[in-house]
Amino acid sequence: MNEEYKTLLNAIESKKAVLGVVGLGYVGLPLAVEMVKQGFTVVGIDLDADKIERIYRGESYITDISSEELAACIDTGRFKPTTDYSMLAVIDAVSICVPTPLSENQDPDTSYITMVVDQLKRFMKRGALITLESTTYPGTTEELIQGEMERLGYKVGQDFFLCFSPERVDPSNSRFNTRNTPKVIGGTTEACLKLGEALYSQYVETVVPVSSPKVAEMSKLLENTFRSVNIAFVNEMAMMCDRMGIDVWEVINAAATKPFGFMPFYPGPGIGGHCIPLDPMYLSWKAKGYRFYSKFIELAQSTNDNMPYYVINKTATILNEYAKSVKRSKILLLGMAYKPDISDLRESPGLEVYELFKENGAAVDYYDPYATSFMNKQGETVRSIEYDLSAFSRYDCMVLITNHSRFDYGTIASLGVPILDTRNAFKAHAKPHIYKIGHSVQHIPEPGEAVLA
Ligand code: SAJ
Repeated sequence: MNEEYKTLLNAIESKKAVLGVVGLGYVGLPLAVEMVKQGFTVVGIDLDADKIERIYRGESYITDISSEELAACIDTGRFKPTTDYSMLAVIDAVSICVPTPLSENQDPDTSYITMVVDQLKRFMKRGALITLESTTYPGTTEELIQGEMERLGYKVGQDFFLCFSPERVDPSNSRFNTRNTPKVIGGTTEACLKLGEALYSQYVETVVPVSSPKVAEMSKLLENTFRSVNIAFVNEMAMMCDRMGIDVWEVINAAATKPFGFMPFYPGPGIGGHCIPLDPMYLSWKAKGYRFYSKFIELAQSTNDNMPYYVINKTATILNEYAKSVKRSKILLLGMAYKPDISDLRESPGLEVYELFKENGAAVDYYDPYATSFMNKQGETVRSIEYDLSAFSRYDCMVLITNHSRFDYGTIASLGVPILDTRNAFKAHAKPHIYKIGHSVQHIPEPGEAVLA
């Protein structure tokens, strides 16, 4: 191991190393805070000047970091948020936590990563450790970072050190946080891995070394593709049970009593968030480069993307029981966030359900106490209506999209308005006018109509 390695290892172990985090979002800010808490000086770089100002004011914009915690970090004098990338010149070890979205045609958009690499080319401190945390396809670390830096004459493992360590932040998870969630890490060389392990073990309880960045990149994609495929499978089971007149929710709860070899997933109106809908597409895109076509990933994506259409069609079946059509009906969506008790709307299936109801001629509103507004496909701002039970009772049908804990399900059920429940959230208030995905619509016989056996 060379002098740069020894110098950096010593700086890390003595906590004299200046650490850096690029991207102060739901991954980067908690990471930076944890580093400061462990006694390091941390430079936090983000393009958004508003974020930097809010951090200096001790105003947290991340649910998992309290403003008090943030203010305390600033008060140490060791947390230095900035928009200035030239600060990379004083950083000994930098973690890159920038977004990896999809492009319009569902291909990986790694432009945020390459923008950071462009800055590293200009300012990187010789002998620095670079760790990419953004979820991405296997090969990204070597192709987009190692290749680019070596083109400048730097040698990885000597002039700079390079690792991949996938983020595992689960926003608003009260049990698992940056410190107590095991962290996988793969190094480009043995020296890189040793430095990465030495760094991350300063502020993460369990570090899991693997043999390469590709293994680390792939492990994260396996984690999230596993979820996408299993959610899609249970969504298909829901549509199958609907057709067969079996209650899929009861079926899942029964299967979940098996103490081994089974893990319950639950149907929904589709999948949202910044991970599950996107990560598998990074993997299938890269695999195609090897002429490997992942049927599971594509099938899961299409099954999950189909759920908003299933929700509309089921609503039409329900309205039909009341001799109504979707067209001209007043529809209220309950919840819009992609999962309960948060305001995050990214990729929320509720947005697609909203647009489909509009396209089918319904007058559609939504109520969500967390996600209070969004931009629709026409670029107009749509705002949540107020919580008003008398207004709720004037809708032709309500569709429960997000099972927020604070909803008063009993009171809403008692309004008597037909409800399509996509989360089995009304399970304690079963009534004939409460319907759910994954179960057939109970036919209401007309007066005098023979009731079919
Ligand atoms: N969903 C279902 N049925 C399920 C589970 C989820 O329809 O059984 C839907 C949710 O409603 C949501 C979407 O899928 O719209 C994604 O839900 P998620 O529970 O996977 O939550 P995320 O998107 O916040 O995923 C994150 C991921 N964390 C990271 O990538 C670091 C994921 O790996 C975690 O497993 C997940 O949190 C978690 O377990 O909470």
